[in-house]
Amino acid sequence: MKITVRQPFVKIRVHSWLKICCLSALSWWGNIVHGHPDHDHHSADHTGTVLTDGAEVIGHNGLRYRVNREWSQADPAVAPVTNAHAMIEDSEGHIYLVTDDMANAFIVYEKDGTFVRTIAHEDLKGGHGIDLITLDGEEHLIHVDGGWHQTQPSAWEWERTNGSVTILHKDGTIRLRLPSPHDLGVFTEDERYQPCDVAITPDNDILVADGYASDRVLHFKPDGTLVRVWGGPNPGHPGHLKNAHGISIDYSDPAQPKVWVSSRAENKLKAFTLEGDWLETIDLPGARAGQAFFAHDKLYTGVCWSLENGVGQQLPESGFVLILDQATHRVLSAPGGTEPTFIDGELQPMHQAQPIFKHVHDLYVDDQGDIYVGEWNSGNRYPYKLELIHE
Ligand SMILES: [Ca+2]
Repeated sequence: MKITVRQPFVKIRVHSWLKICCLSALSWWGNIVHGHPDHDHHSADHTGTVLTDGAEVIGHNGLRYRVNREWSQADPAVAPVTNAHAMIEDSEGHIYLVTDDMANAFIVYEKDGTFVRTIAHEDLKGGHGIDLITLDGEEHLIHVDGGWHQTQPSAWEWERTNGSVTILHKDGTIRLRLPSPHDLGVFTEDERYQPCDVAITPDNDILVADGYASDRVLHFKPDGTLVRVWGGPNPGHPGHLKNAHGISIDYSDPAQPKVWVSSRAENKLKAFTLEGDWLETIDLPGARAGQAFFAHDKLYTGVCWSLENGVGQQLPESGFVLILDQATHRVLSAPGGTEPTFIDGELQPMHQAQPIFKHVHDLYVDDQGDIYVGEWNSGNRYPYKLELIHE
């Protein structure tokens, strides 16, 4: 299939830290993120539990974690990262980090954080979301370009344009770029397309969440055929989406897989059928939560911002991690955040409790229950690893 790289119809240069994330997200809630470079991984004002061996511990209710800030062994001179946006593990046990640093699209690690290699390609920009898909017996990577393209290496300077979704071989060569909704005549030329994330359906199709633009979900066959479009802002409808920042599927009920989409600006996760019919909502007061990640009978998600005392203004550098029971959706632990509390069964507003994270953008959970945490706008930090304490 022809690869089409669209020309930007809007260009915005970002010259300072008075900017965006998940940039366009700010336009939805009219706030400004004040971020400052911070390369110090050892700030002294942590207030989490400290073990006798000096390790910081965060989390609650038997889901507590050592904070490993030094998991990544990548050299910034070789494999720079601006935003550590999302991660996944392939069948060979390698961790892939997707980045928007113009020097590389992916950084590949061993599980222990040993640097393996980078993947770079001139057509892979704005890395924001990641997944794996097996086609013709071969495991492929999926690169989601969120439409914010860095213009200077490792600098906080961006051009806003349309994004894209690309399937590539693990050697970095491109197999296919999914057609844009403009090419397909689904979007008009004045509608923006800025996908945030993808999910793979039971039929090996690809669901694309256009979370920085239309908030619609585009369902593609892996050959690029568009099956349907659903979601979007439907004010007043419980399936309304606002900043559909992550998309994933809960397969725990084989009879009815549920597509979970973050409505991040509403502090909610919403479930839909594979056809896009709304099913249910999880309310996460105070927490701008992203993709739901399912593992170990839990639902894990990263919080990019929390609100002042859980109810006030959105605070900069206020992220944390949430862990819910997958079946009941009860919040069990909030590493870096306040201990989950309930009044008459109702979850009370949450907020950051320890300044461990700045903006948790996405996470990956391995077979040991350890969590790899990627951050946005954190001073070019590599992912942290939260190592589960077996108590
Ligand atoms: Ca996903």
